[in-house]
Amino acid sequence: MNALEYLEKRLEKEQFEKIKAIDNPELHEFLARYIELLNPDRVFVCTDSEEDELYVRWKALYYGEERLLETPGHTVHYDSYYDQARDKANTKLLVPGGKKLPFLNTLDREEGLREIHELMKDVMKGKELFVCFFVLGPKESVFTIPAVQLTDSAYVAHSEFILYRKGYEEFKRLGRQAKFLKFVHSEGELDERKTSRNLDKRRIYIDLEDETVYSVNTQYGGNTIGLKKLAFRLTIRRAVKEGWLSEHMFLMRVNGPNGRKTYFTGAYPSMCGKTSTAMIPWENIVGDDLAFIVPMKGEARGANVEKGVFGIIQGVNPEDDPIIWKVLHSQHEIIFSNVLIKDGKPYWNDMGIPIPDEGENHSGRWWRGKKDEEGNEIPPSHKNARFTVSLEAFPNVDLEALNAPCGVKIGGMIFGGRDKDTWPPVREAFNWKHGVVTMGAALESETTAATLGKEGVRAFNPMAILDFMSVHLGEYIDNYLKFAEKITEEPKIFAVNYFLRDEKGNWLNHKLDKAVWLKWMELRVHGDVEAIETPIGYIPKYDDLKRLFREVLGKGYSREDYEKQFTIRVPKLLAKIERIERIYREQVGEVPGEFYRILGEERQRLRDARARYGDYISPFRFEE
Ligand code: SPV
Ligand code: MN
Repeated sequence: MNALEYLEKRLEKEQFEKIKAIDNPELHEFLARYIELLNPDRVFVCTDSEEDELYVRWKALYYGEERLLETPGHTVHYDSYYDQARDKANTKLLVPGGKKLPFLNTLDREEGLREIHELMKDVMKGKELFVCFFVLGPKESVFTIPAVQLTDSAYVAHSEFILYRKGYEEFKRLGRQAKFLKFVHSEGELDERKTSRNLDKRRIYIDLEDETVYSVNTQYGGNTIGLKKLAFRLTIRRAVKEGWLSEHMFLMRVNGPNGRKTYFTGAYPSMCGKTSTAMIPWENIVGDDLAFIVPMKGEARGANVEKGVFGIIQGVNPEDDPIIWKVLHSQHEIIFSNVLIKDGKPYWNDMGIPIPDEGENHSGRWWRGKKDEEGNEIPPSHKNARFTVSLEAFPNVDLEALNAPCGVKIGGMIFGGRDKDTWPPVREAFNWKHGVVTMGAALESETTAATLGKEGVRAFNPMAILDFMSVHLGEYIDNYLKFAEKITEEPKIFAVNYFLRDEKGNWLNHKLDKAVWLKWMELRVHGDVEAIETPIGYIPKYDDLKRLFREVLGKGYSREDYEKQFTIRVPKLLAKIERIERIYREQVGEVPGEFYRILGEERQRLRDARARYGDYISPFRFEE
């Protein structure tokens, strides 16, 4: 029996007709194969129609994976208490022979496929399978990558309708031409709270060869929403093969003088200020997590891979995050996950208003002081609790940029980490290669609650992408370095650090100072202000920042604050170069030769400066 015949036998007529309308035998074979393996009771195929989307939303409620809240359009979803973040240990790249790649978790492809197929056999018995079509990137554009998602979680499918552009019509249009990505997910057996029960058998396996990702016995979005971090592994690989960039970056518009619009991308590890930067109220958001950047007519053009936000809710308060606060209190469709619910209202940690002393949260019924099995006190909401909402809900979204088939011209790229004592708050690279090597590839950050495991440990995280890397790091960096040769107008590269402290451990910056750094970077992209040359790149001049603090935040900015923040901390910077160089030499191996040359030159500049000015150098010394 061929695939279509099997599907005709297996699906209800109405559902089968939707599949048949797509002329793509590869898709038919994939569907037949997995419907047979997963063995669901029912199959629902989502087209781009409003009804089909509503059906999925309804099913998330019907099956109890989401519940209604008081505000129309708002629902809550819980993941299992121990399924609250990306599971790095059980996320593996399937490669022939299980070939080792630096920093990557690989497994022999055959072995992995055998294991995952066993775990998935009949896993959807008694359940409904949703077959959904989406695209990554704007529709009918150079960025568009079609993808099909199979899942028994209406919550996952619902999330994807909020986060991605619909793709059924695109599959129909492309027919056999569609070079699509495939995702197979099952939440597995559920407990009485409708959360995944068999977490010991939680697996996320990425088959690079077949561009297919399997995920089972988990619900947390980072492990399950195929088009997000699962697709990302596949697109990184495509990008490296094809000579473009698939990045863990926000995309935003910074508004310059006289209505000038300048677009920036920014890569920060999870919980390092990426979302809050992209959502500064007076600038404009295009995307907050993933960007595709392609060379086009001499320019680097960027687009948001997604159309929605799966954002961290902890700490969102009316004062610091007015935009998100407003969105979360609007009647837009929103899924709150792993928050505290009391009388139909959501609450979360550090929301700046009083929180009830009891209610329901990710641990079930909750009261203040409740402890988990390990004896840890359970906070009102999980640190990694999130909200899922479409970007259309944001008053400051740049819709034109979001939907532009040719993307937008990228003026600047920002790398930011969580670092208490080494990098200044903002600096600009001397050129593309200097930025790629000493800022992007050298990014380190203290670990956070976005992944399972210990927090606060300084971790190597080049381009904030290490968790998702799917090719040899040397190859990835080589592609980055070569990207500049494909364009004539290089974006400027910047590095930021919002987490600098003094010797006593006090923060040296306020949360909103980043808004000033952005305006400075915007001016630098156009050469509107001068800068101070230091051994590690260009830093702002005091007078420019003083003016910008006044204009942007209506605040004063003292010479003392500037001096503390922008002091060049030579011993820390040299130690960092040593660390980074050792990691690349000992663990990464094959890296383009110029990589070490560029690092070495930076070391020499720092040593020369130390010989002249000492260990800790005031920024004013470089102007003398
Ligand atoms: C991140 O952790 O970088 C996120 C959330 O954006 S997740 O979908 O879990 O990756
Ligand atoms: Mn992310």
